[in-house]
Amino acid sequence: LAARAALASIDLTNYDPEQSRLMDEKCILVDEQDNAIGAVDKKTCHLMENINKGLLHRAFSAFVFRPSDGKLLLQQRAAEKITFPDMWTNTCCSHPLDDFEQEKIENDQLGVRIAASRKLEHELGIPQSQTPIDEFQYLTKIHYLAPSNGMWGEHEVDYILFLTADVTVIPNKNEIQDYKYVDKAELQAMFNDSSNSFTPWFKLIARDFLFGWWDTLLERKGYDGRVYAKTL
Ligand code: DMA
Ligand code: MN
Repeated sequence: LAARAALASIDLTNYDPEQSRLMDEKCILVDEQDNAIGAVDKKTCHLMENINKGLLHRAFSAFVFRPSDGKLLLQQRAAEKITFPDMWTNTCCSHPLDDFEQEKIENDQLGVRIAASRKLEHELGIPQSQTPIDEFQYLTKIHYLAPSNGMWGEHEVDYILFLTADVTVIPNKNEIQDYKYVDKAELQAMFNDSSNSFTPWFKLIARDFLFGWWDTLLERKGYDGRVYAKTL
């Protein structure tokens, strides 16, 4: 990894002020085995120039399912987002932050669970009381790289978390422009409609994990609202 001083930066004057401010958050740097090796701001972490030098950080992807019918809650990212604007994606993605001691705890993926509960409230307005950290089910983590628009991209060790819970959504319009619940067929129809665009990580996770899991769920009789998933 290049020395910190050699990492590229950029001026954010022409971006949304709130999203620019959030680029100061400190992400947790990791190696390819997910060992924490430092911290650097979110802006630096998401520039392709730095990603191409090997810069890698910790993240989570949360999937919230409705207990009554097993439908998945999707969000459409706001136009204000600096990376991957306007795209449909899973319920909530973000990063455990070096700024908070508790989000660095690695036992039982506690840090990412706490971050997921925090960001479900920030982005979707879901009260943290409706997303207890013990209720998140950890599936696996994936090492993931994809370019976004222009100079931006993602390079993460991404923890996949499922939660089955009734939630109250009050969108933060700076984060999301729309949301909807879908079953497997409705999601497949969205994927098939070329007027929709999706984040690359959501397409990948849907292909590799979600659809298979959904098959298993639908085959089960007497669905009790729990998520059944296999860690790979
Ligand atoms: C980043 O998501 C995390 C993943 C798994 C891609 P994000 O861009 O929605 O994070 P944030 O809203 O915190 O910028
Ligand atoms: Mn990221």
